[in-house]
Amino acid sequence: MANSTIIAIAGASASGKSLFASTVYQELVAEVGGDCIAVLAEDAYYRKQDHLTFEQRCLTNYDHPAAFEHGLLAEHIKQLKAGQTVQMPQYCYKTHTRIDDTITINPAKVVLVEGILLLTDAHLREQFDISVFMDTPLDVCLLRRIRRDMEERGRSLDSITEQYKNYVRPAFFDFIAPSKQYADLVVTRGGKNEIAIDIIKTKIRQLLAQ
Ligand code: UZR
Ligand code: MG
Repeated sequence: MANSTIIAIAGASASGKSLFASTVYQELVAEVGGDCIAVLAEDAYYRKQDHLTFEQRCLTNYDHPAAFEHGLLAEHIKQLKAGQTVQMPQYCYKTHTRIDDTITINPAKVVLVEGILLLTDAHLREQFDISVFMDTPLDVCLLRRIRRDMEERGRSLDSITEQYKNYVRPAFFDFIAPSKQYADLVVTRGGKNEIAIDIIKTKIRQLLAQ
């Protein structure tokens, strides 16, 4: 499957990237089939930290580009474009490292990639054909993040507050917000913006019809 189109979806933590990508995927896959569309998550490419103790892992800055194995993500995107199947790692937010299992991702005509720092990396940007930036207000992201991290990622309010002040908020202004300049499309109001979902779905249908 040559000539895949790679669509990046970037933006602040808890801005609705995963929801936007999974909504586009779910609504289209029923129509076009799983061979046509695939999703990769940048979060899956957080570095393996088995060599560190749990306490040491808690000190990692997960909002800095160095926390990700972006080289492996770029390699996997290239392999998908070349028609090869890849093994996407799986990351556990509770233990702060990868689990042993991987997810098999087959090459597809359209590949969605979603993650906070995708547009900050020049090598990754070279791989993207269309870039979307989720421009959700930061206070809305924070409210979502508190609820999500307590419900799904095993965090206390104190740890969320400390991480937010020390890492998440500074990284937004240092890395994420400046990367908006590389987006082709800026989506307001989050992952439930139906018009934006529809625009991307229409573009994907058009690509698949070519
Ligand atoms: P999204 N993150 C963790 O909290 N723990 C980890 O082990 C790995 C990542 C957080 C990370 C970032 N930051 O803001 C967020 N912190 O996951 C990115 N602190 O994921 O885009 O789904 O919010
Ligand atoms: Mg997410």
